[in-house]
Amino acid sequence: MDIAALKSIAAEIGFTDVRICRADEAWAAGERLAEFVSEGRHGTMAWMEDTLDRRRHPTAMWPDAKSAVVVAMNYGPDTNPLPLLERKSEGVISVYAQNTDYHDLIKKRLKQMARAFVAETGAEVKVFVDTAPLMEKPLAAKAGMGWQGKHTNLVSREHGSWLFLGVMLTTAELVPDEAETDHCGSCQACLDICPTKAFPGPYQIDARRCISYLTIEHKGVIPDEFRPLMGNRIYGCDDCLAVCPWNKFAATAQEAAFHPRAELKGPLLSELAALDDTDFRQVFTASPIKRIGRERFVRNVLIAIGNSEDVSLVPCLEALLSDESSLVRGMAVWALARLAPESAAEHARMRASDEPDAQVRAEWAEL
Ligand code: B12
Repeated sequence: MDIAALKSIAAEIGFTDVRICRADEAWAAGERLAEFVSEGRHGTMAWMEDTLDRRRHPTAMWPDAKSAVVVAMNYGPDTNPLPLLERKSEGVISVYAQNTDYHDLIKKRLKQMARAFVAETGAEVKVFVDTAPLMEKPLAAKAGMGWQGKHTNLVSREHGSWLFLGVMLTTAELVPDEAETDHCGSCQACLDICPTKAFPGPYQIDARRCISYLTIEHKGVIPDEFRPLMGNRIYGCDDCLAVCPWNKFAATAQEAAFHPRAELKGPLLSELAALDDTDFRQVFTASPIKRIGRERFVRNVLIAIGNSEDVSLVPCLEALLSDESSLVRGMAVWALARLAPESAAEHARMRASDEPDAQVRAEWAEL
């Protein structure tokens, strides 16, 4: 199969871009990943430590891999998501999670592309979208899809910062595209806007401070210092992407599955706080949000309520003080103390001594 045929199949399947790089050449990304892990910047994502050796290089995972076919899908929003951060009684769900889980969609399409490729070439292939230990961003940069910006994500001159990535590794020796160069220049808007200062320097991230990590990957209690800084961000964070000047060249996502579901663009915090486990699964079927479960999600919603300055939300908090989840109870205490300190003090007198969980007792003790 010639490259032009592969590219036209990828376009027909619905990929925004497809490019090729060698998968078997030396690169610096592996060492940088090892540094990231040795400094503990992966936080509680233990899998990053466990899979480090296989992740260092595509051939460490699959010694026969010769080329990488990198695909991208544009998920550009139709409006700038940043103004939603001012609507404090609503939750902000990051753009990537306002509809279908991209993993499912891209994996299905990668498999479709892989089948056509194998039928034509007889080569062996493996497909990846975030699901296995492959470094997708440095591969995409090497293939000329864009460059890793100062916020560490891939930025493209045509599509800005709103791109999902996927990769097909193959034993076929394909003609590579040319790598892209860095076009961030002196701009550091993405570093400056980060509410939690998650970038120790340009091109480097400390995931432990990133709101995306805190709201999605981090399972337990969110450290105190980050809670007020999270504002109303309840799932992921887009600030560093949204402020990127290269977005002005990006089109709105063509894929309907990435258009926001109306009810997930600024949902009311009062309604989200009231979701029980069954409601949660129903509302978030086929959404990436389902993965974090009701407990972690409501934890995030409670932090947003604590930051909302909306006292009409106090009854939602009082109801959750006796939730069966200690994570939820603890954050309800924190949020109540922020919104209505007097009510919190009164509840503390009645409840704090009966609380079986040490972490929730610690939240009461903070009052
Ligand atoms: C772990 C992970 C996270 C972690 C860590 C983020 C990160 N930047 O690595 C957390 C949970 C925080 C996260 C958040 C998000 N993620 Co994420 N995540 C991943 C995952 C699974 C692995 C990434 C990884 O290996 N990180 C480890 C670090 C060390 O790797 P790295 O960033 O490539 O590190 C490079 C730089 O630090 C650089 N570097 C280091 N030092 C220096 C010094 C100099 C001078 C230079 C030039 C470079 C340099 O070199 C390193 C190697 O290339 C990938 C999928 C995959 N399998 O690749 C998705 C992925 C990166 N995530 C993605 C998305 C969409 C997001 C979010 C936007 C979601 C959201 N809205 O909340 C945020 C963005 C936050 C951000 N600014 O990165 C997309 C990004 C697409 C793109 N255009 O790049 C990916 C590729 C998933 C996908 N298949 O589309 N994510």
